[in-house]
Amino acid sequence: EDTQMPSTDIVTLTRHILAQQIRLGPAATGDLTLLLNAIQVTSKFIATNVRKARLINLVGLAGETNVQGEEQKKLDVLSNDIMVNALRASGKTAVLVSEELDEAIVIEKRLRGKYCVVFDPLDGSSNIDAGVNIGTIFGIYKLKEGSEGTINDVLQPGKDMVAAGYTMYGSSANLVLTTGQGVNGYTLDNALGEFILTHPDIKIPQRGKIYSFNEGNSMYFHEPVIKYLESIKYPKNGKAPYSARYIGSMVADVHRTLLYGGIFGYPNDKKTKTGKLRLLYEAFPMAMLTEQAGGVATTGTQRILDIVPTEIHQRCPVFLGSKEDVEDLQTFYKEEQQ
Ligand code: P6P
Repeated sequence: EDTQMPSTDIVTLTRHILAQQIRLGPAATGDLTLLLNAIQVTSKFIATNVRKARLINLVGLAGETNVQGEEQKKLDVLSNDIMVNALRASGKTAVLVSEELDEAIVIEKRLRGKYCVVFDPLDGSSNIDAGVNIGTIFGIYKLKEGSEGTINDVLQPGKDMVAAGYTMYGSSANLVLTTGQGVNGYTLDNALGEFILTHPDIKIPQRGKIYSFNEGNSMYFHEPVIKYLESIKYPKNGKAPYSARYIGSMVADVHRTLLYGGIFGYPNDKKTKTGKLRLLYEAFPMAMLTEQAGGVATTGTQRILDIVPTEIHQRCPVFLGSKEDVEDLQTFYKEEQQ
């Protein structure tokens, strides 16, 4: 496994994906490798725009024109266009679903490939004016057998995703990826313009000490969530209470949860009946990453990756993180069902 890195032997994302493809043998055609390379280029491009945003106040300049006389776009629209163009040009995709687009895109025959990509080009972008970390989230399905590319190819359960990942734009750009063989984290070296393997084989701690919920919604929470939060804020048998950390940007909250452990939750409640987070391009990719890192991802009553979507922008409740913490939460749902 080439994750040992003497200084003259850095492992770039490109090299690491290729190594995974080679390990899969001749069955792997290289198409996923090329698709993932297209995605990493979009992350580098979006990263440069996110960096600039706070400098030239790119954010929120919708409706103005830039030096090229082009209509200036809000950062999330710009990020969406960057991803759609790169994914189409890769020649490896057939159907695209973006948080920014009401309808799915079916790629024209000439450029059509065998993968479907669902993505949120810039999740949490409402936070960018405050300099809070935001991110791109993506999941990849293979076309169904014999399909030319229809909406049904992206209405597959999350467990059928072949890859999932996110890029977090913060003090540096961190890309975290799984192709079903564990989770690896890469940091963008701006000088090289390469994502470098910095977090090989991420494993989420079996139990953490952090809970990450928007407790501003507490008055709407259902009973199991209220009881669970009580149990970690006012623990019995002399245990220390958990620490609260909530950034309000899913990529940042999930990244911290993967590295430090604990539980992230965006429950459904009396106000948001279905929960706020989107199933296809927020919950599914983060659930796949969490499970691949040894954690658990549930709606409270059901494994997220088992859900079969019925429409591309549907929402679902999300609880994910350390196995033991999420299982503690599930006991409160089981009690309710007895
Ligand atoms: P709230 C950001 O707008 C987002 O979609 C996720 O990134 C984040 O986890 C969630 O919404 C935050 O929602 O209601 O707590 O502000």
